[in-house]
Amino acid sequence: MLMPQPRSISLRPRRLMTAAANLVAGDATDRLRRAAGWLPALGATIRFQIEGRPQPVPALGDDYGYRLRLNDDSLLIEAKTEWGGLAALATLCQLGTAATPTVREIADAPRFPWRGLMIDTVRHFISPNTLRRTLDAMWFYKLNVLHLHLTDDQGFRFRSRRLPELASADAYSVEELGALVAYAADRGIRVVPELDVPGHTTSWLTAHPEWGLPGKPAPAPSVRFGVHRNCLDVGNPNALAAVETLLEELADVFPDRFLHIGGDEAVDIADDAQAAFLCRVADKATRLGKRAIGWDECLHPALPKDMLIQAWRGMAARDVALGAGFDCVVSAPYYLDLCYPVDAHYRFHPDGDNAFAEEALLRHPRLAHVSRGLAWMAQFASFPDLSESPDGSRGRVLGGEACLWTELADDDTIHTRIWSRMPALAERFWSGADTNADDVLERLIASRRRLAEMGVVPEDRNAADETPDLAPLLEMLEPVKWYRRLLGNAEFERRVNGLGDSAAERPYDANTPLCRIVDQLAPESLASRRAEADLAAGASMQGWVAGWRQQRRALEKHPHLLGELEEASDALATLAAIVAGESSADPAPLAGPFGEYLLPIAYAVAASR
Ligand code: TNX
Repeated sequence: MLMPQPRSISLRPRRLMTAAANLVAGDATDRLRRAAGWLPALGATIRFQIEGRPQPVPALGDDYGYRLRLNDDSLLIEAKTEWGGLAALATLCQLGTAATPTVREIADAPRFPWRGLMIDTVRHFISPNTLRRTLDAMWFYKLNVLHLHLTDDQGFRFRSRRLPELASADAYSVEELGALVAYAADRGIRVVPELDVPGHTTSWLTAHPEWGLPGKPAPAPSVRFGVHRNCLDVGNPNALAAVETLLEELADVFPDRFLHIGGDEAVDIADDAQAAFLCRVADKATRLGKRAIGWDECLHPALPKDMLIQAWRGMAARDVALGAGFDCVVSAPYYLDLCYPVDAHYRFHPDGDNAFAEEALLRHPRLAHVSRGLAWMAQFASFPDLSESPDGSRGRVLGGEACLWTELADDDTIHTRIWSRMPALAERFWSGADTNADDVLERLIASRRRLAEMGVVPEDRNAADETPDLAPLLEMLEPVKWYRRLLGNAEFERRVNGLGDSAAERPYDANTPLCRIVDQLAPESLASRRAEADLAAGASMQGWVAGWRQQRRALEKHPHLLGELEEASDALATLAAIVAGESSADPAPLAGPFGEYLLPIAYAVAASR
């Protein structure tokens, strides 16, 4: 069971494998030898035939294709580059000891050259160790771009040597980042740093209030989430000079061709002024031998066409950019922080028309409680009138990049937030194979088992570990979706009713501990999915019903959880009665939300009647 699905795979009856464990032969480079060491014992000799010479780091457009053949007990890996060799090893790692001996031949190559994951390291600091574990898992799923969002309103995670006063207490040193780049390259992964300007920069202004908008006070580093009004004054030459200095330093640390310059949500700056500033910043990137990439708010007639656009405000952003001749990376349907179920993301193709996916999203039962938010989102972005590119050529979709904003994720919970859905997106970005959303969750779970065995990414920490008698309740719960947790109910209502944001009433800030049950829940409950499948198949529900009754009594023994879970617990007990034919209550409202919790089995019970 491979994830991503390879382009072609042919199998045959299992062979007897006799070679000593993973002997490496052929023109194996040091890097490939090291990677072969991560594999379980396959009992095969691995031979490499790599055409190109090893490069220090991967680059956009490098060939990741490979061919893998098993003859007797010798595995032959052919690839144009070392990166293809690393991809082949990831495939073997997934196949493991049991499935490898059944392979005849695998021929594989990626559909998109940009298969990315963005991590916000600011809203919560993400330790270098966690970033390394993330890179391990990215290799395993053939992802090849780690985009580090390094600066924002709440902090500045790059310990600049020339402007050291900007760094937060938790920041990555130049040495740490350099080591991370090398670690990523050993896994075939590029690292793209982001310096987000001119918005999302109030953390800079603590040390340099004079770089901010005139007349606004010097802020302490913000702990608040949401858009901040102050930001870099784009007319201030010293602010521009600081940005240029930082880009020079980043260019030294990160060998990748791309430098991300942000450009999102600078709400108090006129579009033309922001564009003029971003043109200067992009020009600096060019002079450093780089290509700038920016969020889709960068779109403006003045922008140089070699800038890459990261589309986050819907597919319209992508289409406007492509029409004007900009190359694009698509992120809009791949926001992991929204806690969507896997199928909701998976239907979207970076280069697809996606009308069907869009519709499935809006009608998704698990998203019904935020449907007004989704509708709000569909109309909140506006785009400038961009003329077609002069020679009529359209931009290209380079691929997709999932984003994890970390307002509600930290170093402890990030693995669950990412790897609960990311393997499916990795498949979307790699596979040309005709895969559909039906079995993607089960395949994802199966593929993750090996990752957990390898100790790369922990098994989902089970919220029920400390209270096993509550397992029948906790395993059925999911966190509420979209921005409902982040905004809180009051602000959610204000926003969907078009009343704008009020900073005051958000339930979370950067200091709120993320140590409640809701923080540990997987965004999509596998137990709920299994119960849904049993319901749909007309299977016996007796086991489920017993647990759903028992959990209500068990909750009484955990009085400190009553306030948080009582409503959901009552709802689940009522659902048990409905399924057992003892109650004629309406199941639909029993999905919640109950505070920050959703009980999605209620949708299935409603649908089964
Ligand atoms: C918007 S997505 C942002 C981020 C936030 C995210 C979630 C984007 C380019 N900017 O700064 O973290 O919404 O609130």
